[in-house]
Amino acid sequence: SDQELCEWYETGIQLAKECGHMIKDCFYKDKKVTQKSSFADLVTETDQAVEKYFTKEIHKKYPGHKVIGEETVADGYKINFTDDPTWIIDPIDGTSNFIHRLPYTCVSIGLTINKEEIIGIVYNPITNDFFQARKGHGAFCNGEKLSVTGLEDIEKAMFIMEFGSNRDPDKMAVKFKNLFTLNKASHGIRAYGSAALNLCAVAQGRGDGYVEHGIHCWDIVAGAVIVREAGGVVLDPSGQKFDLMSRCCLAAASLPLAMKVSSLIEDPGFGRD
Ligand code: LIP
Repeated sequence: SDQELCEWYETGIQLAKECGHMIKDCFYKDKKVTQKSSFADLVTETDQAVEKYFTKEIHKKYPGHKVIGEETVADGYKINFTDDPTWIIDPIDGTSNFIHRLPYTCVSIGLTINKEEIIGIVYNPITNDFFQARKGHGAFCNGEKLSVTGLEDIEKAMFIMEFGSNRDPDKMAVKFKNLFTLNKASHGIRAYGSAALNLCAVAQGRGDGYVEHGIHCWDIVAGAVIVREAGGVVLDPSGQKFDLMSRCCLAAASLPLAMKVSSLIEDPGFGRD
């Protein structure tokens, strides 16, 4: 019900603030860093502590809800995506930025119901930018309503892309080819190091599109709601319907721009979650 959704939204907002405080507390301290799938794919004690705290609080409040978290999956837990209300958390999106003290890092929390993205919350506690959106109710940053640029012309566009943490040369070659192609067609490319904040930037009109292959559902679920509620489109980079588990995402300020980008880029083939 609407009342239930309102309460869940409030809970997500409250927990995001608490997670943000945990991230901020550790930002300038020495960090214990561990490698995951490659020497460039990293996790810190703070990622794990934030996810543990969030998961515990959700299970306490809503025993019927599911939680999918980046670090739980990294520890070998398999993703089981169901129709149940499901909280999907990236405790720190932009972990490399966090480690290198680049203040472009955040907690990203999304809620899906019947596998549909309904709530998105992204909080950067270092710059104090709090993004929130609920399906049908608009997207906001620190209370201010967000809207995309609406740009359609690729020659006037600024894009956000990422290099990613995968070090497989074949995948990197396709990614760099896509970077080259889009840079050639537009005003340019930026890479900030956090998928969630990249999506928020598009929602804010700071850039006209974002495309990345190799990411996971926790990187993009919250930002996808925020972009849509700001009037943007979120698709699969192939131009097909967006699929949370397909490990890729194309967000744009308009449908014509999204389709143009889609026609130019290739799929490095990361497989599915
Ligand atoms: C990061 C993503 C980023 C991607 C990085 C990494 P993490 O997420 O947000 O877009 O390029 O490789 O996956 O690992 O910091 O949560």
